[in-house]
Order: sequence, then C-alpha cells, then structure tokens
Amino acid sequence: MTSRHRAPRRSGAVEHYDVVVIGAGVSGMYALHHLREMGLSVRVYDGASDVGGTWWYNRYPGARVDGPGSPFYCYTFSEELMKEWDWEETQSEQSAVLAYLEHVADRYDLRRDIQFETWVEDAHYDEASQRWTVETHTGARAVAPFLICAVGALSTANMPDIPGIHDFAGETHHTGQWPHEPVSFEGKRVAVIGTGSSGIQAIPEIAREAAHVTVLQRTPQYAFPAGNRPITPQEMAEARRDWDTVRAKMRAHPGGFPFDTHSRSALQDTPEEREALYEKLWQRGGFGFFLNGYTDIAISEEANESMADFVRAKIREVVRDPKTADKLMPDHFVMTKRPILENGYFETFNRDNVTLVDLREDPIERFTPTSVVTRTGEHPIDMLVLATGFDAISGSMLRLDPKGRGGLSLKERWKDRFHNHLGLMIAGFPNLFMIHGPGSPGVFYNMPLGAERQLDWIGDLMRHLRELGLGAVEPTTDSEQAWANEVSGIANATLFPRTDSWWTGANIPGKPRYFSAYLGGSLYYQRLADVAARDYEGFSFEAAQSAGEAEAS
Ligand code: N01
Repeated sequence: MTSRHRAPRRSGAVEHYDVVVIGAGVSGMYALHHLREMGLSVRVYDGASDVGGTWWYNRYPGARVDGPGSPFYCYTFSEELMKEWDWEETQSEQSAVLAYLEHVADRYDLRRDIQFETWVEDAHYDEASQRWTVETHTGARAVAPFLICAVGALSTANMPDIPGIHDFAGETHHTGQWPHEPVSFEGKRVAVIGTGSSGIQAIPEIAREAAHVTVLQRTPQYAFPAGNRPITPQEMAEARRDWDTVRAKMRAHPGGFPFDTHSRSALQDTPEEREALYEKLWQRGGFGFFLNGYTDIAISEEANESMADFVRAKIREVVRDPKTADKLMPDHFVMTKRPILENGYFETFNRDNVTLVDLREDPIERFTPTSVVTRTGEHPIDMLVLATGFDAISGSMLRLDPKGRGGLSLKERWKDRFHNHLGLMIAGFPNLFMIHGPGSPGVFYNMPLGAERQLDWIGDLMRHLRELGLGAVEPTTDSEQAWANEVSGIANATLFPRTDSWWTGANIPGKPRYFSAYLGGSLYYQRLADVAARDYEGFSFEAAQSAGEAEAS
C-alpha cells in the first residue's frame, strides 16, 4: 500500500485493479482521489460523459442547491481547494456546482482513471478468489478485491406508470434526466407532474416562458423562501480564515455544517415568541428553519403544528385565489417530507397562464397523444415534464443488483428490508461498500463531507485487511439486526416515519416501506470510529486466499 498510483494488471480482456468504483459523482470522485492517494489502483465507471453524477444529470431549469448551501456544500479534504474556489451565491446553481466538480476533476487529474459512457451491467463476487468482477455494457470486464458503489441516493428516476403515457406525442422530460441541449417552452402548453423540490424549482421558470403550465399536484408541500443571495468576498474570506476550526465545526455539527446548534423546544416559547422566531427565519430564508429553529419540530406533534400553521398562513397570504390556495394547503407533518426551498413558487399561481390540478380530487385517468385527461376534463398539452423524483436511497443499488456469496442477488437479500451494517456493508456481499446507502445518514448530512468521512473509514478498513493478510470482510447478520434496531429506534422517536415520502419508500409501488436513513447525525461517525477502535466489532474476516496473490492484486 505504499507505492503511489499503482498501475492495473491486464490478463486478456480482463483488467485487474485494487478497487472498482461505480459512479463518478461527488462520492465516486472522492473515492478515486482518496484510494489512489493510498497507493491503490482504481477504475471508476460512469454512464455519463463527464463527472458530476446528480449534478451532471439534474440540469432542469431552476436547479440549485436547496440545502444549507455554499460555501460549505463542498469537499473539505484540502485547504488549498477550499481557498482557491470562490462560490458566488448561497444557493448555487446546478451549473456552478458542476463547474466546481469539473475543477476538482482537473486539479486532481481524476479523469484518467474514469471510464465514462460506460454502464456497469453486472457485478458478482467470486468466493474462491475473493474478488469482484464487474461487466460493462461493452462486454469489458474488470476484477478487483474491493467494489465501491457510489451509485447515488437520488439517481434512479421514478417514471410514473400512467395509462397512455407512452402514447403522448410531445416532448417528455424527467427532471433527473434533463437534456443537455436547451429545452424551449416558448409558446408551449406544458404539464408538470410532481411538486417536490425539483418541481417547485422548475415550475416558476417554466411558467415565465411557456404559453400555459398545468401543475398536476398529488401532495401539496410546505416550501420555504430560498433566500438566495450573493456571497460577499468578506464571507468567503471568513470561511477560509481558520479552515481547521471551520472544518472541525462542520464535523461536529449534526448536519455537517459549521453552524451553531440550538437546543430550544418550541413548547418552551409562547405562541407570540414562536411567531416572532418563525417570521425572522422566514424573512431570512434558507435552511434556517431547520438549523436555527426549534429542536422538537420533527418530534412533537404540537410543536410541529405551530410551524405548519405558520407556513400555511404564509401560503394564503401569497396566493390570491382562495380556491387555489386551498389546494396548496399541506396537511402532513411539516419537515417529514424533505423540506423545500423555493424561489417564487407560490407567486406563480397568481399568473394567468398557470392552472393547478389537485390530483387527490381530480386524478389523472390517462394520456392521449395530445393531452392529459383527468376525471373532470381534458388538458391539451405540447410537453410533459416529469418531476416525479427517484427510487431513492436503495433504488440504485437494486438497479445494479450485485450478486454476492453463492450468487445471492441483492434484490433477493433486500426483498423485505435493506439489510446492512453501518449503512456501509451487507452480509453475504464481502468487500462491497455503499456510499450514502440505506442505514447511513446519507441525504440527512452534508453529502460531500459525508462521502469523505465514509470513504476515509473504508480506506482504513482496506489498510487493516492488507496489514493483517486478510482477504475479505463482511458484517455478521447479528450486527445488521442490531444496526437496523438502532436506525429504526431513532427514526421511530420522530414524526418522520408517519408521513409518506421518498425517505420511507412510499413513493415507489411495492417498495419496503420504512424509514431507512440514520437520523443520529454526526453521532454516526462516532459509531464508525468506535467500531474501528474495537477491531471492527460486528464484522467477520477471512484470511487472504494466498498472501502472494493478495499482494499481487
Ligand atoms: O422528487 P420528490 P424531487 N402521480 O420525490 C410526485 C433532492 N433535490 O425530484 O408527494 C402524481 O421529492 C410526488 O407526489 P407525492 C431533494 O433531496 C435536490 O422533487 O409522492 N404525482 C412529488 O410531488 C429532494 O427531496 C435538489 O404524493 C407523482 C413529486 O412527484 C429529492 O432530490 C434539487 C407521481 C416527486 O417529488 C427529490 O426531489 C431537487 C405520480 N405517479 C431535488 N409520482 C438540489 O439540491 C410521483 N409524484 C439541487
């Protein structure tokens, strides 16, 4: 593990590496950089034609960071990288995040080890050689002891199965597979299905250009002002001034951002005090409601109701037509679907070229080549935008469907539940690692930082194996059960599992319905450190089948 940037071995058409990584998004890029720095030979495959993953695919109009945002949605492993990249807005546009990732790829010369436009069709483990073989759509094969699945928590598009949808003759675009050529809405009648983060970002942009927009809404949503604004040079300087302290603060914070945490319950305040705080956070915009608000919004029904009432009143203030405002009233626990940041979404319903259809009262019956037909009538359209989200968290792993010991398929293993330990490994699938998979904090944490921290831990485990002459590691089923209990125990103490959402898998028909993310925030990384300190308690190891061969791999 000391030689730098080890070259792969080739035998016939098969290439041999130390590690194969699937995915060249935020996580796969860091996997390549980190493991290559450890001296390992790494091959990355990605179906896209360049780096970026989710930021490469999601280029629909209005796409921006809709979390706490810049300048802290970034890699933290290099102070130089932090110092040389200027972020311009707090909620960076998709193109700005992609430009940053392209810069990272250039700076660390990542592309030389990434094979683009290459779809991995199969991955299977061979117990005798303790190796994974991946096969790509071109028929090429690569063999490696370690397989890292950086396949994205939000990358397998959810395509609704609606009668006649394939007969629709106009352009159809899913927000997560948006074309690279410009899409013109000018003079067109556009229907949008879906009012999650993507729909709520895209709809105001589409409405500015289109002749007419029909918004087909299944669940009304709470959305908060994005509060996007330029980042001043002084703020960038402040973020960089004492990077070690900022980085330490990010690592200590439950969500991975360098902000102070608060510990005040909504129920400790009077209704007037609550209202004053909500109003202040509303005016400020951004993720303040969740980072600087009350701590019990996702725990106490009463606290939750106080915030939900406030947001509903705000929607009513903005939307002029009371009937439209009624349809826009969310009725689930606020925060228990992914909070959304908006830029003029509710105002859009005051335009005379926008119609809202409430699918709960007026469901879609079918598509024709030129229209969408709901129970109460027909809406002629020229274009269909599917903002229908993703088979999230577990979906991309299941699409890959790796085969572990004895040819066991992941689809079979995960039929009823996404069994895993620490959100990283699966019993029966030795040496396979997931990034941001089920059982990890994933989408509840600053994702670039979360990927770094998971991959640093994985790198340490690989080093441990090599140092002790071990060839394979996997969790025990007992440790998987204990982890499942821990993940569910935390989630069940909150209101999150009580709402249908992509967090609970309820958006995908037939998917196991339970809350699979670890909600303990940065405690997760303490758990990882503790497991490593206790000689990887909960994992079983196998000796390398032959020390010589393991070293040669
Ligand atoms: O997907 P969603 P998304 N018929 O699942 C509706 C991240 N993100 O792409 O709520 C009718 O949230 C569905 O209805 P319902 C962010 O974490 C990040 O918007 O299931 N409607 C819902 O309204 C986000 O949470 C950024 O009842 C159907 C919508 O489609 C996550 O990605 C930007 C339907 C899907 O909403 C996913 O967001 C955007 C059907 N058959 C997203 N099927 C940035 O940071 C689904 N729906 C840049």
